[in-house]
Amino acid sequence: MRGSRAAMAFSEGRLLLHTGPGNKNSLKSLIAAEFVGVKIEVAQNFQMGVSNKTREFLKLNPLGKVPVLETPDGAIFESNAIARYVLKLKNNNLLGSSLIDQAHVDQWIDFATTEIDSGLSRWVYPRLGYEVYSPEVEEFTISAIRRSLGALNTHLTSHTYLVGHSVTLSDIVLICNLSLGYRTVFTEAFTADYPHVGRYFWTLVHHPQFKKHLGTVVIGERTLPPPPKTSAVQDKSAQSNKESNKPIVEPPTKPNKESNKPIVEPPTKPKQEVSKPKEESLAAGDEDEAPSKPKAKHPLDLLPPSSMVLDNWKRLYSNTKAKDFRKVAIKGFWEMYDPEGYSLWFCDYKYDDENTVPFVTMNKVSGFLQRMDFIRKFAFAKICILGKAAPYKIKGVWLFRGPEIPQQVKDECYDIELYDWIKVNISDEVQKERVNAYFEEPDEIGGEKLLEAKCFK
Ligand SMILES: N[C@@H](CCC(=O)N[C@@H](CS)C(=O)NCC(=O)O)C(=O)O
Repeated sequence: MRGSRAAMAFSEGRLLLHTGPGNKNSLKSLIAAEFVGVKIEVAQNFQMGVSNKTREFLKLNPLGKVPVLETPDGAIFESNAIARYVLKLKNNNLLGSSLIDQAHVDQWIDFATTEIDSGLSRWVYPRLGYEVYSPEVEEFTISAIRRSLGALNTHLTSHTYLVGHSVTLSDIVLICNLSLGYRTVFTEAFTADYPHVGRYFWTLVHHPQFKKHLGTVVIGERTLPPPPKTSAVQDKSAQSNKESNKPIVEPPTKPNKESNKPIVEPPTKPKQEVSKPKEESLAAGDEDEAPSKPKAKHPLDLLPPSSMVLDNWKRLYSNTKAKDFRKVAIKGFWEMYDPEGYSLWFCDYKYDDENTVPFVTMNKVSGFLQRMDFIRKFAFAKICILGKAAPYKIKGVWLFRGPEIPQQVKDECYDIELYDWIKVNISDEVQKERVNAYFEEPDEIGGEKLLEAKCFK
């Protein structure tokens, strides 16, 4: 299709996507378009249950469902087909770069659609009152989803992406589908059995192309409750809701105030993290909120003052040449280190056995550090990947403001649970020397070859 009629039509005309705001199926093509630089317009003033029932709309999709993409060559419905079309308009590898990769991309798109999305719909929509709720059916559905997530978790143990070494359409489709689960029924307790799925999901939703359209995904604090016994499922209004508004639902943590609220917050105004107290998010630079109010202080700013200025250490670390590192940077660190105002923590990855592929192991570390971005002002870290051969070890040291690992870190960074944490005893010279080694990056640490080191500063 590349360079063919469709590509010409694209260059000549517009692509118009009919959808309600934040519809997770529509996000597939919007995210795909973002990756390859295709422009898609979104139909203005679309009203679910009204716009998709008009005679004109039914000519585009006789089912009366969204999304629908109008192209100069004709309309396309079915979100996966739309996303494929968008990708074929430009040269890229998001549909797979070899025959086998293309088959695997298709395989995972089908998996995401038939195993994950259909299972999640059968779990979530009855709880929202859009379909008949039956505890027995639900139990069966949940066990099927567990089976699918288990298989996915196994695959992701040794893969950063579903296929190959970069994002493909299969990741885009799966992430959009999983987002319904994470926003509604996938509590932390439920997902604890699938740590690699969690790592994959939270890493990809932070990629700019995903984030632009998904907004900030917030995990439900508790699972969406079943509908009340007198559920509207039986009454007419629920039936019409089912027809017209099904996927456009409010996340579970809030009551459903407006029928047209999207399941995914519109990207123009990303949602506030549920678990993040307002003050903290303001302190973390969330400038959008109430600009007239004075900025609330971050809890760590309320600690007694410390003689150590973290930025001075970060500067010293960055500016010291390797040959002087011991006598300048490390010496300087211990001179400025304030054990009252700061604490040092060793972190050891719990699942080193799974670190069989170097780049996947490095991506795990990069993802972790990326997800800790919100605490940058109060932390420094050095994480090392060690070992001559697989399985590689991930070990490192964190410096945090305050005597403990900050509560915000424990609450908001999922990766914390993937590591064992030991507070550094600075009166133990062996432990101090281990800190020095992490900071310095010698060829070997503790008899293990240093493969790569990543700094958080
Ligand atoms: N398999 C379709 C699903 C389409 C679908 O169910 N669309 C919903 C919104 S996400 C809809 O338009 N519902 C309206 C209706 O059922 O009348 C796709 O992926 O595009």
